[in-house]
Amino acid sequence: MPEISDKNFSFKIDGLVNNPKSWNWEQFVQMNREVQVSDFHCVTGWSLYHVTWEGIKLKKLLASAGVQDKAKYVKFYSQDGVYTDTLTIKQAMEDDVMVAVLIDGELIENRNGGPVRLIVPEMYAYKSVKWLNRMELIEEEHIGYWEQRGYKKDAYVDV
Ligand SMILES: Nc1nc2c(c(=O)[nH]1)N[C@H]1C(S)=C(S)[C@@H](COP(=O)(O)O)O[C@H]1N2
Ligand SMILES: [Mo]
Repeated sequence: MPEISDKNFSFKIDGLVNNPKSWNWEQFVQMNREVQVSDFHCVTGWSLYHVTWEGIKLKKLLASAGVQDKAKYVKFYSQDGVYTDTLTIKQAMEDDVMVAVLIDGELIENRNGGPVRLIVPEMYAYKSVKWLNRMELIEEEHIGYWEQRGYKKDAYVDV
């Protein structure tokens, strides 16, 4: 588990964008956040229902960075240095995909991926990268951590 505090927190968007962005904690929490309620399903069988997430919609972050036409995927990096995953641009633009900062009104605990994690409500939770610190816009496909181990890239939950 990476030790992330408000002192060493950093977050960036780079790769195939017109305006690469980077934030420290103070800058990051100044962005306007939205609130949504969704369920959270791990592929191994457990679920959390009616979780209230507060954060920044991914589509807004991507719009502010100016995604270039050649970009086909968003690659998500965890500060743990091991875990990565991707979404297609279309999946990433879904209205409920969020970079979350609060869970049920509280800061996200370190063990649950805080201070900042991805939330992809339509997909199994392995797409919801914990300790998110970088999003890179890329052209070639990248195979994420669990997908290298056999899970599906398009991890839609059938409900
Ligand atoms: N960086 C990172 N993100 C991750 C994981 C992980 O091991 N490392 N596990 C994933 C899986 S399989 C699930 S079910 C959820 C679990 O989130 P939780 O630990 O907050 O319950 O995080 C996802 N994101
Ligand atoms: Mo999981």
